[in-house]
Amino acid sequence: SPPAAAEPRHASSAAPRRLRDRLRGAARPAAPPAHTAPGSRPQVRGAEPSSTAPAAARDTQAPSRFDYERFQQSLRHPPRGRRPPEDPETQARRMKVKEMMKFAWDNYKQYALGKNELRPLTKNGHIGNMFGGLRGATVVDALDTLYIMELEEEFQEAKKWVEKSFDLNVNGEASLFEVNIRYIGGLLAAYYLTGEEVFKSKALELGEKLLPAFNTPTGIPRGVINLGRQDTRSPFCPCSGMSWSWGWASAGSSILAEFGTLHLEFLHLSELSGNPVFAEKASTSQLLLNKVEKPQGLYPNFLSPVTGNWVQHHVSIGGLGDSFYEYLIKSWLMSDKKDSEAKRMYDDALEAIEKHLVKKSAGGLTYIAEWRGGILDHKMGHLACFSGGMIALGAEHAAEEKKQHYMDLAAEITNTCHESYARSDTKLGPEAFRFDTGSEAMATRLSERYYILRPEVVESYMYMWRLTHDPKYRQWGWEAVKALEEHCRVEAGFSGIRDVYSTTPTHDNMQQSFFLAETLKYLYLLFCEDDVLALDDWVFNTEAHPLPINHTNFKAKAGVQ
Ligand code: DMJ
Repeated sequence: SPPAAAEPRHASSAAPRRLRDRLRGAARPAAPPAHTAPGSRPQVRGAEPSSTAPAAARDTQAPSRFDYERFQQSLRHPPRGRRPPEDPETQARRMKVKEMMKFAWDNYKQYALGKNELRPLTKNGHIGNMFGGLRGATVVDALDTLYIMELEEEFQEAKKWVEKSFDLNVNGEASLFEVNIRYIGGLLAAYYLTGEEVFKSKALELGEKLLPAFNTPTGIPRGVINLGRQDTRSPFCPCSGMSWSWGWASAGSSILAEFGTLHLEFLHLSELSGNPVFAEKASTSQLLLNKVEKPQGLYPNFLSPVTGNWVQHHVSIGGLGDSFYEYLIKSWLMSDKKDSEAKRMYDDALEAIEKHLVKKSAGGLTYIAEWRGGILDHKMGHLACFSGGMIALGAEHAAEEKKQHYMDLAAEITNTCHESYARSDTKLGPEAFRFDTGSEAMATRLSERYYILRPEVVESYMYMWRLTHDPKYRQWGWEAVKALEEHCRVEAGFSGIRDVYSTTPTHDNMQQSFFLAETLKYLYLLFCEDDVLALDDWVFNTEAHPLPINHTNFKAKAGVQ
């Protein structure tokens, strides 16, 4: 993840006019695990506790002017679709995925409800250190999947836990990125799908707790935030509201895929609260990145939040970079195609990626390499496999002469990612695969052979299916379902495996929350009609939580200026 040149610090009510105009016009309402090093502790201390947060909190407590009914009317399709007749095989496959979701949820509920994730072998819960004392990551991540799959009873169980037990009054160090994509994204999606106020109020309350992370000289947030209640008068609470950079991140830098993956959720926080502070904070990063000089047009993975300069020239469309690119094209789509700056940044970034990173192997497989200060590393991470879907999503909006080209590129990358599955003994793909030392689309290091229930490959199948209707994508998705059943399903849930090249893999004893949020949701949608969470109504955040496209200005329709 990358860097930039210094600019406005952060834009609150004193935001530059240019930014405020842009927010008004375009950006209206409308994560290793991925790349954080598990277990690593933040070490680089950041800004002082914010004095602006209490004001922000007051603002967001103002009555919301968002009109839910008008929002619903603006949708072109009912979120769960109209359920037209379909072929029995597709229906059976969809029901199988629904059964997997119920199994994953039931076991989480039985053995780990209230913890963040289920440990399916030891039948207990896992808390971890990414969420700063927050609990129930699996509950919040699962809400919209349960709703979409019409698992009504299970959805009610999850909602009840949020109402009665989801405590935001915690004090611990959290990943800004993870809290945003999983909790805020999950709560926002649950609100938009159901209109239940509890999801909205929890999302807004949590959003306010993240604001101090933006108090840096550039307005680029640090990666770790203390979620404790701020009390600047108390010498016993010196850490609350403070932020840090990850200890493992280069020289106190912020990570591109972290600070560049806030825009979708933060625009919706502003939409729902009527408080522009969230949109302004997130837009500051975009403005800054737009201005900064980029090596060969590429965005490096590490940026100093103090100087706004790139810290290292490492570029990746996988971990550390990935969702930054995703949020550019999705910001444009979510703005109903008004945020032309995001679109231009996406177009330029993709052009640079294609020019410098896209390669073809001796065996004819297209892949996206990583870039280390100009030297290519011929490796692709599982995380980078989301890019097939992203490029396909952008292709239909590319210049006429490039549409087919980008669609072909998306299909080739998705094919390569499928090969990484097809060439393993389990038919599940490794964490990273390489195109050097004679290997193609296979892991060459023992440490890269694991599969932790990640979604990116089936995510691309879902987009490719929706955008081409080539039946091979449904077929590939079904192969993944069978492999998950055979190798990851255990007595009490689903578990990651340590070696995709072993027919008797050992399990890692972890049912990741993103398995319920993303992997199972994308597989389900692959076997649904296109009007279920239709792509012309919703964009998926990087945790697969659907956020609505701003077809109309809901506030204006509600008669509010
Ligand atoms: C998820 O939390 C998100 O998809 C994130 O963007 C990347 N990593 C995981 C899943 O692999």
